[in-house]
Amino acid sequence: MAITDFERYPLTFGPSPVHELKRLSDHLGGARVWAKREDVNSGLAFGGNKTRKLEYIVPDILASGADTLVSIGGYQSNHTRQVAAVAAHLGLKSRLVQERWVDWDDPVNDTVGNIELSRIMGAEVHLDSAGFDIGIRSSWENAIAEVEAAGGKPYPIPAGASEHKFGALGFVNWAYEVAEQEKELGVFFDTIVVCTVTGSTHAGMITGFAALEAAGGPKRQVIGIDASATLEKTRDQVKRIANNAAELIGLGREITDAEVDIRPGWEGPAYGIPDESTVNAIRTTAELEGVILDPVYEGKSMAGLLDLVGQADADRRNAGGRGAVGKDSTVLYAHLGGQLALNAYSSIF
Ligand code: 5PA
Repeated sequence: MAITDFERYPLTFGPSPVHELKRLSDHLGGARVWAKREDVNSGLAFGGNKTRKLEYIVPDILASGADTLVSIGGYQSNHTRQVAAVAAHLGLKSRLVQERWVDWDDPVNDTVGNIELSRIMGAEVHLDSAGFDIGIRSSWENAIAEVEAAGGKPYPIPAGASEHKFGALGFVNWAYEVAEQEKELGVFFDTIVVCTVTGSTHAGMITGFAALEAAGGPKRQVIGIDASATLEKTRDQVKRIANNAAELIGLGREITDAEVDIRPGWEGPAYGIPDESTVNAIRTTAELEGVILDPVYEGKSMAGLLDLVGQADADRRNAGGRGAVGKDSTVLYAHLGGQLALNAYSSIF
């Protein structure tokens, strides 16, 4: 089966915008940098990367006859906010487990931003004191069982929709969308930079570009920037999910370790905790471009991009062991959303 054979329920406005970051590129003095904007991809509660993933999951939700979407994330999860929005859009209920993934003692961390919007959209939000983990959690399994016990019909969506059988298809399709936009714009992105946590965004891109390459398309590198300081676990998860997607779309070969390029150096002390490079990336992108990034995900992947393109910090750059991005490159930065969490990080600024 090809990606076009999978049913897609539209939740986005269409292809997400692609534009050059001219002043940022000039400032760095290396490769040209462009952005593809999942942060403005939908009218459903500000959208984001999960909205794209959910387009390939909704047909299965509707076919299942479920009445309640059950999902999980941190207090400031962007994913659960997007699940709440999609539930509202479909006329379903949502039950969200929100764990204390970040040891961040901003007093409004569990009331503003993402979680506030989920509550406004009618989600049943349950706070849980458990810490960060991208694996399957018993709190989530309990929530599923509770919906059932109350006579409901749950539809389970794991963290970041990543372990869902169709979780990576949204970003397989993203690769095809990029290839189309390149033709329209007359540009070729030899390097993609993406933030990687639960893994299906990055995994989908790897598989999608591998399929394009198998069909005669050009070779390119997809660089994942680790944002959770659990690198080995993340690499395993991305490879597994990419291989699952490869199987689904009939790639006809396995994804190799070399294709799973996830680089450390910009993850900060832990998931959800920014360091100086994160804050610098947020300020630089905002001051030069008026483009807003968050301190949990996109600020970290942009910090990686700034060092890889700008050649500024050799130590950090070399931590990944695969070198920088050449001056002749054209880089596409995947902006995956996430700005609402900024509400819980006002003390930094
Ligand atoms: C998230 C994830 P993946 O989880 O697919 O690797 O994507 C990482 C990512 N950028 C990048 C933003 C803005 C994100 O929200 N967020 C999670 C959430 O609960 O919000 C799944 C962790």
